[in-house]
Amino acid sequence: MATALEKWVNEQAELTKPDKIYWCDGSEEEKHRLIETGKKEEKINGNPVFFQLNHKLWPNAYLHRSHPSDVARTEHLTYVCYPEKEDAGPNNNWMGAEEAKAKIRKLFDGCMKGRTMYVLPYLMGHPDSPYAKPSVQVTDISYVAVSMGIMTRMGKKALERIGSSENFGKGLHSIGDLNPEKRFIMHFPRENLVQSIGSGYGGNALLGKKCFSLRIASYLGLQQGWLAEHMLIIGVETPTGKIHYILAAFPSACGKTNLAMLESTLPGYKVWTLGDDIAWINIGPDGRLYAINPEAGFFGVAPGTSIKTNPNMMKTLKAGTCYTTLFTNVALNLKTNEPWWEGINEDTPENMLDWQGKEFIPAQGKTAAHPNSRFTVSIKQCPTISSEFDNPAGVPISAIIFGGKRTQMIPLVSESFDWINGVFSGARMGSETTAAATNKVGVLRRDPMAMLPFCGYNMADYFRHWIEFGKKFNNPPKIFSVNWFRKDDNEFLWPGFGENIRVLKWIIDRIEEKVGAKETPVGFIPDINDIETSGLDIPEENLKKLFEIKKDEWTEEINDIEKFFSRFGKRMPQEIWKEFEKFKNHLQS
Ligand code: GTP
Ligand code: SPV
Ligand code: MN
Repeated sequence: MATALEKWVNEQAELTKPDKIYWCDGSEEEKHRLIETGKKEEKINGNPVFFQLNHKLWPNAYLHRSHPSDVARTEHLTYVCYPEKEDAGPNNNWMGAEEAKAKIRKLFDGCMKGRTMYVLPYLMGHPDSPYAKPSVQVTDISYVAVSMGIMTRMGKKALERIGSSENFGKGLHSIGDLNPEKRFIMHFPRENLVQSIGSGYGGNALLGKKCFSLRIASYLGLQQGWLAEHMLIIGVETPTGKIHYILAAFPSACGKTNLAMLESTLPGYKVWTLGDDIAWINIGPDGRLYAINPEAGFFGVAPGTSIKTNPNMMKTLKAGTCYTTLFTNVALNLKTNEPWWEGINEDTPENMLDWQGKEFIPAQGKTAAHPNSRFTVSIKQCPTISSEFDNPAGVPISAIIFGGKRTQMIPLVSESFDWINGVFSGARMGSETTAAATNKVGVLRRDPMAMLPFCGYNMADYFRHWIEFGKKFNNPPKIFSVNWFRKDDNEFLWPGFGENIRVLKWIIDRIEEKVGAKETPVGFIPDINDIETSGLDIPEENLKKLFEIKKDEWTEEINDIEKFFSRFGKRMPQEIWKEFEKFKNHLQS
């Protein structure tokens, strides 16, 4: 008798009609074989799927160029499908589940003819973790199979966990003909199912990541009493040797990976890495909050990554003696066969191919690497990986940070008054859009908890869930907001990167009740003398500007927040509106 898994895979094959079906075991040896196939047999836009890079300087590294129209998440083609539109909420594109299936079925029909269907059984989370979830994805491109092998725990353990059960995540993926007109990323949260066609790119195609671990998992969390969040996880060690575990939610391309691997500039402080993108948060047996990172790798932004800004990532990328590393849509230095991107070093090599494989001719506004070019690399190669990374129970959380890219107005750091005020501070978050999605870049938008594109259900219910969740555990973590991106005269006021440890230090001093703070409408903010600035070259005037609250700027912000919250109508929790009223009155008085 075929298991539910085998039955499901067969059904997908009947629909998509591949020439071959290959079950992946997730091994390194297998990745090498798939890369060979990708180099020789499969094509994207007429080009091989993989190019080998200089293995002396970048061990085990390969370059992938995606289709030029397929370089970022496409939010307008991403749907959540429930019978009722209201359940998707104004934060999602909605299509009725039956209509969506009928529409996409036509596109999947025969789409794998002449291709191989790769079957990827994988686990999000450690095999021994009670919070881990097994899934299977089928795909027709080696790039996705190899990437998923790096990003998840793939193979035997996942198959064992699924066994004969019907209870596993199901992901059907095909690159189709890579035509954006025929591209859809459809989520069916009630069936634990994702169907994605027409894109081979990151969050559209590596279904374990945003599709499962956030959109579907957030819905599961609502049903089961936990949270799936767009958050990094770090342990911050203080000079006394104590480690505080902290979560931070920033929107896409707003600094999670960098904070997750921060190289401290303060003696005695050290950051340990647990995750850089996704956290699953549960209430542990002792009644406290615990977080796991369901992923096993980083899918990080290349531009801006350098020895100066993120030395630990540079070490991670060059450590690939046992694991495979992929680069997607970076430039290629033809002389050395090395990957290159803007910000990696000071000079631009002369003889380069751009991210599309064309001769790079520097011109205004043209970059050699795509602004959303990325690397895919195992977390096991990270020199700062926490010894708790594989702890199936996760780590106990002392603080939650919300942040975004705001060039004006939002202070460097502030602390919420209590849990509900913290939920409000997350809910009112705004951030400037980045190249991680195909929308216009640099436009301010509301992005509650950095989850706007990833919450798999009505966000009003999500806020309600956060509020109720906060009543259920002991030692609620303090909630903070940060902003590394405030500018004056078009210059960043704060040096950022490794210097962000100074902000983490203040946060920990607050957790340990070592320092006071000033009450403002936006929360408690530091006395600037409590920010450790020794060894930092920053004028006191700039420090002050980082915390300035200008009434007129905030008037516009308040209006924007009110407009956003109003979109959720009666479903919006009254508690949030109460916080909003307090906030507004406080700012206006
Ligand atoms: P996703 O992978 O899309 O979720 O992005 P992310 O949130 O992990 O962002 P990441 O750390 O990759 O940073 C995105 C961009 O912001 C990179 O170009 C970084 O160099 C830049 N960046 C990160 N931290 C800082 C900072 O403290 N200050 C400044 N000025 N830029 C930063
Ligand atoms: C993001 O956009 O938040 C990412 C990259 O982490 S992707 O996998 O494309 O979602
Ligand atoms: Mn992300």
